[in-house]
Amino acid sequence: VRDTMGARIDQENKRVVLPELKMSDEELAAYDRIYIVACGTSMHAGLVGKEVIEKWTRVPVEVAVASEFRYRDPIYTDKTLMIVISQSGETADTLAALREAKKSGVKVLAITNVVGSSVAREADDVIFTWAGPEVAVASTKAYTSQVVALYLFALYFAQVKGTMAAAEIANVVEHLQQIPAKISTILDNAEPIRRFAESIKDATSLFFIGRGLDYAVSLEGSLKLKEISYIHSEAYAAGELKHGTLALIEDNVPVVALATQPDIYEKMVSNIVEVKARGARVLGFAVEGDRELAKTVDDVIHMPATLPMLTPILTVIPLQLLAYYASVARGLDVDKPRNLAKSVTV
Ligand code: F1P
Repeated sequence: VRDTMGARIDQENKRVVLPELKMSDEELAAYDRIYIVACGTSMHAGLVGKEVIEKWTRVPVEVAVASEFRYRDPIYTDKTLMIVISQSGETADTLAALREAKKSGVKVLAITNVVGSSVAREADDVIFTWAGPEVAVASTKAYTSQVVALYLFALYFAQVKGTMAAAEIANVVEHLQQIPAKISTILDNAEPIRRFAESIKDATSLFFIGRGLDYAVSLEGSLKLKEISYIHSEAYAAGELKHGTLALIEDNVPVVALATQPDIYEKMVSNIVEVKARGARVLGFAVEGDRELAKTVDDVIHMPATLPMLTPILTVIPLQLLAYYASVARGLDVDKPRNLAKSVTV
């Protein structure tokens, strides 16, 4: 995360610089529509990117899975920018979507980890994540660094568009700089996550629920659990539960509930009350200082406080740890998950 921010944060002026971008600030400022296209974990990072870009620039963003997008007939204008996200830079569907877009004359900005990869070579512009080699197959630090790259892009885009005041940008930058230390705090306090993971090792199904940015992170937590522990899980936008899925919540079904967003906190708590009333065993995630959630859930984990918009970078860490510990508790090889390739090139 620190490396992703690296030289892109102008410490003195508390703003973002993206010296690697080839396009001019004027060209960037003119874009009024964005498609974010990626697969798997990278697509989930894109969902966080959508929320922040829309919030800070008011530019509409659509996130699409590359395997679908490559066969679509997207509506491009001369002010449409496509962002492709790929850790490896070699994922076949993502690369195909990029090539289709370029054929239509659309400018493509890539967010990738691998210098010299096909995606890096073929895109018009690149933001590298500098996450280092991904040693394990399941993507973890790639996600956090992609999310940080998207925050930096969103801030820079807001700067050139003039949609955020300098003081507001400086405030976000300051909070971003405190994130690495907060991640260390989470990693140093992993024992409650390990205990919960141990308690779900024989579960047949698990639910992740959240709203807004918490929902985006829930999708990634659920994917990680499936990928490396093979426990069935689903992520739901908490308000969607009442449209059918509540039927699956019964005695002792484990539910991981993220409640880090102040503007939708009360709504989230009432969703948790609904699953509790049906017998769910709930592990809740709240922000440091929260005294309420503990009254409703079975266990609560408090996250270091940051700006609500930045919480995804933190909340994904315990969810990744949960998947890791669940995999270990089930005696599986975390680094070699079945049916998952480091880069899917077919
Ligand atoms: C996309 C992806 C990863 C996943 C696995 C398979 O890869 O879905 O998110 O963890 O490695 O591929 P990439 O395009 O980000 O390299």
